[in-house]
Amino acid sequence: MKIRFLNGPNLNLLGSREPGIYGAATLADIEAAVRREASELKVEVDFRQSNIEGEIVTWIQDSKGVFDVIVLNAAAYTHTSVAIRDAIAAVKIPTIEIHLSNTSAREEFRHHSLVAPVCIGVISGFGVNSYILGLRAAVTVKAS
Ligand code: CA2
Repeated sequence: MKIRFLNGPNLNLLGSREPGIYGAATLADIEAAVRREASELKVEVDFRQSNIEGEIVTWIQDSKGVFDVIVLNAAAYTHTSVAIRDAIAAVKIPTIEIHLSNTSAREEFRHHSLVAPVCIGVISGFGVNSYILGLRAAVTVKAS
């Protein structure tokens, strides 16, 4: 089983700023934690980040026939991107939306996700654990 993790804009800055909101872990730390769990679960993981909306769209399109599930932290694009939503709907790969922070407990503009309606579900507010829970959910999705 192959699971693709996609990370959106500014997540490359994790660990260097805003530790109060997003924690102290870097994206590399998160990737390492995901890979440790993936090896326990015996699943293959691809893990990417981009600040460019179109690149994320292309990665979603390229996932067709290659990845079983996408776990997506679209970051700010969660709240703005019709293009990412359309790509998920087009490829029909089961997708799980994840967030480090609890977006519902933050500013009003973070309460609405354009991608959630085309995802299986949303995991939000568990810090690094949102990624681990996303991975476990992905394995469950495939099994069902
Ligand atoms: O909580 C999440 O995972 C978010 O997807 C993070 C996004 C935010 O726009 C979403 O509403 C919720 C922001 C990622 C930016 O990360 C930074 C990390 C360090 C310093 C500044 C930004």
